[in-house]
This record gives sequence, C-alpha cells and structure tokens, in this order.
Amino acid sequence: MRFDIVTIFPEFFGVLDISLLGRARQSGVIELGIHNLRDYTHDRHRTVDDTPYGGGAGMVMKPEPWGEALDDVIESADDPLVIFPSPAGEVFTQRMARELADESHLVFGCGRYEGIDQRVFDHTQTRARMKLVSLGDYVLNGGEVAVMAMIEAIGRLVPGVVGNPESLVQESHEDGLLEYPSYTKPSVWRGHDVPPVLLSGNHGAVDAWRREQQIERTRRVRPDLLPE
Ligand code: 6GU
Repeated sequence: MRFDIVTIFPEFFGVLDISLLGRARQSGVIELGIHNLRDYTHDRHRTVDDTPYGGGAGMVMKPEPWGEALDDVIESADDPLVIFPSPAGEVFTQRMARELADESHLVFGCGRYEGIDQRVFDHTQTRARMKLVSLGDYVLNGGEVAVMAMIEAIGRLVPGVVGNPESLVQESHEDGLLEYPSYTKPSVWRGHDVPPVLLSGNHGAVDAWRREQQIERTRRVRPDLLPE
C-alpha cells in the first residue's frame, strides 16, 4: 500500500515514522511519500495562495502548484485514488476505511486557508478517481490532521500492519456497535471490582455479557447507530 501526501507542512507527518505505521514502513508493507507543495512554485516567495475572485475573507490556494504536484504524483502511479480532505466531503467512516484499505495507492491533497481553487478538483477528476472526504461536522484549519487520522485508520487495516488480525474484529464500529468495556488485573482496584462474570471462566456468559454491554452503551451514547 502506498500513500502520497501533498502539503505545505511536510514536517507535520514526521510522527508517521513511529509506532505501528513506522514499523509497517520499515518492513515495506506501507510506503509513504511526502511532497512539499511549495517545491512546485516558481516565484521567489514560493507563493501557494492568493485572494479570492469575487472577494471575501481569507485566501485560496492557487491552482498551478497543485497541478504540477499532482502531475508528478499521479503520472508515476497506476490508477491511484486521489483524496482531498474537506469539511464539504463525504463523511469518513470505518466502512470507508475498509474500502480504502483495499486500494493500492492513495494520494492525499491537504488544503489550507479557505480552500483550493475549484478547478484543481475539476481537472483532477478528469484524470484520476477522486473523492472529497470529511472527518465530521466541525472545522479544522487544514487537511493535515484529517489525513493523519485517515492514514492511521486505513493503514492498520492493511494486511501485515496489525500483528494479530483478531484484534481488528472486536472493535468499536466494526460490527456497528460501540466496544464493550475491558478490564485487567488486579480484580479489585481502589474499591472498584471487575464484573464477576469476567472471572467466571464461562465463555458463553462472557460473550453474552459483552454483547449486552455493547448494546447498552450504544443505546446510551450513540442511539443513531442502532437499527430502528
Ligand atoms: Cl477533512 N478538513 C478540514 N479542513 N476540516 C474538517 C475536515 C477536513 N473534516 C472535518 N473538518
């Protein structure tokens, strides 16, 4: 699986060197390319933004550097999917993470300021598969944090990244419910007991209790996830 990221903050993605994804990169399961949008400018100030046509607050990212950066990344790829993080996009879910983990090459274009010139999207769409994707209904200053979250969610679903694939199954959202609560030793801590069923050795009872907890928790916190 290959990820390419175009951004004006390449340093931001240094954290992808560490932890689970860092190990996956060392072992070659995941390849990562970080591209500085300013490397595709040609003026002394490496300008990536300008004032919006029609007026208004904020700045808009210029199309030319984006065009050249995406030329570079897309032309050297075989059928990549280009993703622009945007609060105006389709909402990112575990289902989408699973679909994206089946891709072999994802290209992320991180916008900043008030957005990217619309023609970058229009043009990209003529030469690659493209998606606008939002993390949720709130506003971030730019796409970088969103891309980090998406890469973490997608990357861990790529075979060979998470050591024990079993641990991917019993998780919040994988079965449409929130996760059940987990406990480890000691069995009593600061006056709080571990639920006795978990100490019973009765696997059927444990499974039933965990399912109940998932349903109860989902009803309380995220009733929107439950079927009618
Ligand atoms: Cl993907 N980008 C930005 N800038 N803001 C967001 C978002 C993405 N998702 C939610 N808010």
